[in-house]
Amino acid sequence: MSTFSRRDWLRAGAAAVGGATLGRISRAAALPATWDPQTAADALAADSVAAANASRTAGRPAPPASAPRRDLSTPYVGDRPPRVHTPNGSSITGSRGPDGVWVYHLTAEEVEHEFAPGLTATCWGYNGQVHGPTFEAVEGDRVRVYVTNRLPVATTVHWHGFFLPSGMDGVGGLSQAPIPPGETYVYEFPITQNGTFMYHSHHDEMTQIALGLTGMFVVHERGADRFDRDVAIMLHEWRIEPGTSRPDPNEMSDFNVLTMNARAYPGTDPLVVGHMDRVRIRFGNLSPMDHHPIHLHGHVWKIAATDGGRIPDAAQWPETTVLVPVGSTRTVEFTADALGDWAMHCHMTHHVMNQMGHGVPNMTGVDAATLDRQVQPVAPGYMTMGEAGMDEHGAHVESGHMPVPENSIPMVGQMGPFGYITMGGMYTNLKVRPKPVDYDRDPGWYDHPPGTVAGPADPAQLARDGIALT
Ligand SMILES: [Cu+2]
Repeated sequence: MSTFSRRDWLRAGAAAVGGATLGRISRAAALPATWDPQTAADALAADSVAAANASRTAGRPAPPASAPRRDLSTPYVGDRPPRVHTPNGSSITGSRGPDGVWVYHLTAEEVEHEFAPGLTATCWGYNGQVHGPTFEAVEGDRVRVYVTNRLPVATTVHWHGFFLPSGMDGVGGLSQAPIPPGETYVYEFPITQNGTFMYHSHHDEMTQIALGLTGMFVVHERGADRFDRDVAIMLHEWRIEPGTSRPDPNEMSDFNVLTMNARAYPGTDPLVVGHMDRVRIRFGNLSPMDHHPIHLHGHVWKIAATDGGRIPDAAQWPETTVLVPVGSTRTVEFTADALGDWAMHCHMTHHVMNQMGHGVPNMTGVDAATLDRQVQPVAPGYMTMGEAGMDEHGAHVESGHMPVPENSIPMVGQMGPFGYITMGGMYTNLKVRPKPVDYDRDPGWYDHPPGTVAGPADPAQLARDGIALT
């Protein structure tokens, strides 16, 4: 989790004001606060690739100029703080090299990763984490990324969605030799776009993506930033047999660990925002096989961008669910105008469960008491689950009288303020609180105003409204 506060951010911005240096980046420094494609194309004209790419983004509408809060029009000197919040993750923001290029270092390696308390597996990640850190850069930067391979096999990194020289695109065998184990390769390209992109292995994709070699890549607009909270969430799915220690890359359809930033609920950190905050959430999906319709309660968002670029304002429409297809990003924007605790989750119901058992008989509607009594002499504690859904499962586990297999998590959730929360997997909570809020601290459960929580109907109400119970 980011330890930078807004104050750090402002200070770093102020420190940068004096120091535009010579070279490629100083041309970027001349960019005005309001994006103008022609100016950008001129500023980058010395680089033919960048110039060609800038012309491809021409005609895009300028970002709305309302309420600028943080000005990015002056480039940083030295290190720069992260601006995107990656729940359960972190950012990599680069350091400025002596030639003005922003330098990053990724190490691909095996990582012991905890999906939720009780479930850990040996995955492949970058810089000691799964998924890799969120890259942050600013439009007009030139980036140089060193990739060190500490895996037992060759790998590459593909920069998903970027306009770059073909030889920097990272497809093993096609555009470069795969990076052998122990070697370090270098990628370098100018960034002429802004928005939400990704990076991932593009060598033996079936294995390497299934084991976690993916990450988000955010390019900030040059100019004013209009968002109080800017969040990156990568969606993924895994097959991890209870009791085993490695995700199975051969799985084609039966995924049982569904994650946001490689965490399954109840392992996902909540999103904490202030009332009336402008919030942007950047979803990326590099799941092996499934698209994910992500749904937020209590709010309406607009789908503002894809990995192909920003959607013109007139073409954005309000939604409460955004479908994030495999190999895509979707950026949504909304105002957090409703206080409370709000669920945000994939709407595929098997994607909000953990380590489901499949191939089990359908016990819905069956009275299994007799069966349980017959089995218990040989299997003490045996309990048939699913006679009336999975609600009971989590509660049995929580109360301690139904253990789960070693290295596995219950199918659903955790104890909430009103009982057991019957959601797992690709699920998190958006917590909207009066400002000021501490963005990095879970504020606990929402304290509902009196009279605003559903509860038992009283007989007088029923009589008043003519409801007769038979
Ligand atoms: Cu899903």
